[in-house]
Amino acid sequence: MAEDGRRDVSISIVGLPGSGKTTFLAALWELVGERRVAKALSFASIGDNDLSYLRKIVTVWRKATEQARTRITGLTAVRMNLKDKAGNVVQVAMPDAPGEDFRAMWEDRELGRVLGESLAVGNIMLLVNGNKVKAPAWVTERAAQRRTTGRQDDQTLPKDWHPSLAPTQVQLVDLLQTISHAPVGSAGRKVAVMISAWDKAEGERLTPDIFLKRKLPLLAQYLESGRDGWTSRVYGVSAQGGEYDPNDDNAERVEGDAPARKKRAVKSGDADRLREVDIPANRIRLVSGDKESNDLTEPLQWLMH
Ligand SMILES: Nc1nc2c(ncn2[C@@H]2O[C@H](COP(=O)(O)OP(=O)(O)O)[C@@H](O)[C@H]2O)c(=O)[nH]1
Ligand SMILES: [Mg+2]
Repeated sequence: MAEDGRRDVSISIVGLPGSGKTTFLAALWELVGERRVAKALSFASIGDNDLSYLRKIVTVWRKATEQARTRITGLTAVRMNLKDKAGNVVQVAMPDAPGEDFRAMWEDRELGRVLGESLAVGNIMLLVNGNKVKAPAWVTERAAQRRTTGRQDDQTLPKDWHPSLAPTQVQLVDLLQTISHAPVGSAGRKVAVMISAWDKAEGERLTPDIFLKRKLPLLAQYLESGRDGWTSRVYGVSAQGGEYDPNDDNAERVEGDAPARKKRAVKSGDADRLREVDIPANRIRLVSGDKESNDLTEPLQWLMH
């Protein structure tokens, strides 16, 4: 409890693997350390956190290189405390304990203690990669596709179902439902849905709200129905501002090649443009309705109360 009796709210940043969590955190850390750019929340303290991880991901971010896919072992959560103009402090955490992840919650119905505790209370920032939405497909659409492409039957043998094949929105609704009920958590909280890689999604000329309704209708309707009492907002976020160069640590070994040589993905040219931006924090873009800024702390400020 805060001194005036208000409940202190913490914020957890969550999302499936590849949803843009690490990139968001790196951009946020860059932004809060940048005095030349105005923002709603500023840095308060780092708590008992190890700074080396944040320093590492921000270095990668500044070079306009993708974050490494490998998880840092031994790390349980990354936390930072931010404060608003009135001095109210909020703790932002990205739970990331080894072996406890959002994929396991859905695929194995397993929830580790560290992750469970951090999702039990507080508000949620949910990241969804706008460039990687795995959409549901209708059997009739697939059949029509086959007719037009003339593909033959060996492509259509039934496959065993696995939870990993479930559409993105099914996994996310399940995640939100799980943390809205005992024994995991409680209902009536706030969630900011962040459509990441917005630079890739905005070509369709949809607002973030409409994007959610069109591409993830189940998630949009779940939130709208108020079933678990979520109050929600939808943002588009480009934490990189465009496509970064691939990270060599993520490259797959080319079979039969010398161990030192790895397959390199093709560069898009976006990264060169982004490295030219005077103040790196200005690469960041946040879209809400028809408004745009580079203040990633604005959704966090909304989640603070
Ligand atoms: N184009 C673009 N790609 C992004 C952006 N943010 C993240 N990505 C990409 O999305 C992928 C997953 O990001 P990452 O932060 O590693 O996701 P995590 O697994 O949730 O930590 C990487 O290939 C990123 O480069 C963005 O703002 N723009
Ligand atoms: Mg990551």
